[in-house]
Amino acid sequence: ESRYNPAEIEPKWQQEWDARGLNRTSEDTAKPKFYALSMFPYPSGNLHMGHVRVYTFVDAIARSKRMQGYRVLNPMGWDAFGLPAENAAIARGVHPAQWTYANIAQMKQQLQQLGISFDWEREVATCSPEYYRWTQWIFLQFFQEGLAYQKEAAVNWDPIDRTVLANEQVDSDGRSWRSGAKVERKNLRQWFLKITDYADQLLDDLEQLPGWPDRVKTMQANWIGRSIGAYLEFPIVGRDDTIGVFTTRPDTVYGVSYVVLAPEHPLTLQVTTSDRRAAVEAFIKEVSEESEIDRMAEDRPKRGIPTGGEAINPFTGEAIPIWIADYVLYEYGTGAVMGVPAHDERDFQFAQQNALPICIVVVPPDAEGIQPLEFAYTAPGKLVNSGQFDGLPTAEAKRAIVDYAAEKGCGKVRVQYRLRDWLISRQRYWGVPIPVIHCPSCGCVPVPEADLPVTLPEDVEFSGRGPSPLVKNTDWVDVPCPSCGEPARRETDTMDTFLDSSWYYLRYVDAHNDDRIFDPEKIDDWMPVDQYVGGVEHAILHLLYSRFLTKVLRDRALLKAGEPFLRLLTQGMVQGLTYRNPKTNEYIPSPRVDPNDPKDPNTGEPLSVFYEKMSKSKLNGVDPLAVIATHGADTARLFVLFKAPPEKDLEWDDADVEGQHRFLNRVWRLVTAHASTAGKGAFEPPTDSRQLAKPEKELRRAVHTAIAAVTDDLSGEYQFNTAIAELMKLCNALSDADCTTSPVYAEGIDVLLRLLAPFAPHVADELWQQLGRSGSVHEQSWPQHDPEALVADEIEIVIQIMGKKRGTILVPASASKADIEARALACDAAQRYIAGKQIRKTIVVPGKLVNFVVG
Ligand code: ANZ
Ligand code: ZN
Repeated sequence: ESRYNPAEIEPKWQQEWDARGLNRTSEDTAKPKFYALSMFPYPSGNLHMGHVRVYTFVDAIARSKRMQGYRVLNPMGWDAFGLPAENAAIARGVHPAQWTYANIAQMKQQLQQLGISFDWEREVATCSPEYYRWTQWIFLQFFQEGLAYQKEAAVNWDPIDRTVLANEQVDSDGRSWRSGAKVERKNLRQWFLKITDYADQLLDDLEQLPGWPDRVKTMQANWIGRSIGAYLEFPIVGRDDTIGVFTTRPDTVYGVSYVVLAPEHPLTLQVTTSDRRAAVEAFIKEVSEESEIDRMAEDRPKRGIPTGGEAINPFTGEAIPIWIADYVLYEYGTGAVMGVPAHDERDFQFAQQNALPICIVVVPPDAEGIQPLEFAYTAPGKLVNSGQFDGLPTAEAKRAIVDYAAEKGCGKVRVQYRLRDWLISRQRYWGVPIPVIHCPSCGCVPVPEADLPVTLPEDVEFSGRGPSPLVKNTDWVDVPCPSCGEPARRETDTMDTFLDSSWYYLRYVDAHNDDRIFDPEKIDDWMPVDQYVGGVEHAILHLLYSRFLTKVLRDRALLKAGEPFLRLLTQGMVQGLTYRNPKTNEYIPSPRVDPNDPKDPNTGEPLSVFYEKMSKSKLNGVDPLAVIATHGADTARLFVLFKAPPEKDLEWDDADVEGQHRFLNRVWRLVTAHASTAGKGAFEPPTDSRQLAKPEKELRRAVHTAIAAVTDDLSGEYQFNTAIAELMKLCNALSDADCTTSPVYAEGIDVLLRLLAPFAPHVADELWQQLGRSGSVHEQSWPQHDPEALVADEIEIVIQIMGKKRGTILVPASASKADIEARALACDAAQRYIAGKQIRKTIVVPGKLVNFVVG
């Protein structure tokens, strides 16, 4: 009897699939298309368990869709620009390209060991000139459309990586998403993409994505942050100009007790009276050293200072003081706020600190009179102290006041977004050069399309100090102006790598086209992506940028799809068993700990034991290659599929890995035993259960139940864990069956292998071959269940006496009403409880119960 040996069969089948081109994308347009997409990895050099999980999910989807008759696109590539390569160059003196391509080769080999059915003929690496030529071309599309522009801005500067970052790349602590450094503010001239032009569409079109998790859609909506409100103007006393404010509560305008400017606001010094000047200047300097995040923090005292200047409330005609304060941000709205202490928490706090008046203008709808406030009243209500608007409910008051302001010429409706334009400039080498030339006479000239790509110079020095290596490379920087021919300079900023990754899925459909970015027919054939799978950490950045870019290209008539990803699955994290010494906070690697008595091997102190996301620093990682070496890729795949629902976190557990390995061994024994007896070669599957003996009927029911359940688990929601559980049940039913020579049994074995194929592709193909069946199991069609086979032949009937349950009986599913009644009457339970009494009435509910009324 042969033994299940994954180390032998897995490489064999990987080569076989490759040689036979089974993973290549079918061109058969008679079949419906299915585009399965995995978030492509950064080529760090080694696969981790998170990769194993996401690529196994996508592979299970791709393989099952192929069997279900789709032509499937399942591509893979590399998000290959970025800082780690450049940092490696600085640390070790290898060129970033060399480091990156070596890592790609290694990770590709590891992915192949997992048996993922990627179509490698469409592989892309964002750092290759063939790819980034088109990233530059996309930049030129944005430029021509007026959607790429340069401006001087206060930007987030990462002092460790020595580059600027987009807002999205700074976490809520004010730290860089990559280096973890506390971000500083700097004024620099930078390139931006005008994502704000698409704010409304990006928000409204979320409704077209029912196949996305609500959580992700909410995060995007909050990030875009649309507020509908008003713009109101407050004339400055003694000057001709006004201060414009953005407010979401125009209904509170009678309650304004001060106006407050951001310290960076251009009017601050102009409204300041001479006696206040020195103090105001000192305050502005102090605030400029704080981060935006600190300034917005809720729990922090708000700091401010009066300017001595005054403004007029256009509604009351009253003069109110003009302040400056750190809680007002210059980049949001107009950089100025009307202070309404009674109805805004921050203003309330600020007014209390600074002894500013608190004037109540909104009260609860049912309130009689006006009660003093202990904190701001922010809920809707009705207006008081508001002149002609008294008594109006909040919503109506908002409208009436904005209308009135518009009529008087001191205000209008305004929509405000939290979303800012996307800052794409990076001052580093290993990225896509921005294809622009700066000419002293022509200004900023785009590189002509024919001159793309602008390639990175190869001969550069990586010192880790000073400006980007590109700046120092004069051979590369000094070029004639494409427009007038005079000496000019190349742009030395490279692009944010999030731009590279916001369009890679478009290139896959026509990955090697040298004439254009992609063929229009191919793009409209394949797009949008039917199922995207990746980490929830990309819920804002990558997914928002990709949606934006798709919409811009659609508006340039380059493709039809307005949304790139129809359905999105965000997989949970893989967590490892973690040991930490609670006293020293040191992590201990699991091989040094006795799991039954977890103690610090050095000090003997008891350890805390918990699950946490696998990471190098926690010493809790499990190497996928080690698992493949000991148990095989198929076991690793089944484990990550079975252990948790796909969107939930998964706890690594060696015992459960063993369990999956045992399951595959059972399948192996079952199928090889069948192959060595009657089961080799083709068979005639039964099409009708009625002719079958009882054990055959039962087995056929189990087989077709498995088909129906697994098919359902793979349609739309992808419940891989329950699908694997169904396969285990089917395996049990086959083991228990005593009709092993029946064609029903042969069908059961056949179905088991087909259903197993998307999940454990190597062992399924090996057993398929051992059965003597032709072709690869992956070329077979997905089984269809026979609804008739699911019908049970016997059903359980509840026996009641006077409405009380006294027992149950089994009756044939086909039994007539009279037959059921007779069997019920004859059964033990009925006999015992009726016991000589008179039956006055018998109620039969077919398929459910029989109730005897006695007495
Ligand atoms: C007066 C007012 C009264 C306000 C009231 C609120 C409640 P969202 O929803 O985030 O758009 N605001 C406007 N610009 C600001 C800036 N640059 N920095 C800090 N705060 C600013 O919030 C809009 C509200 O935030 C605006 O409405 C304004 O305060 C404040 F009872 O105006 B409100
Ligand atoms: Zn010029």
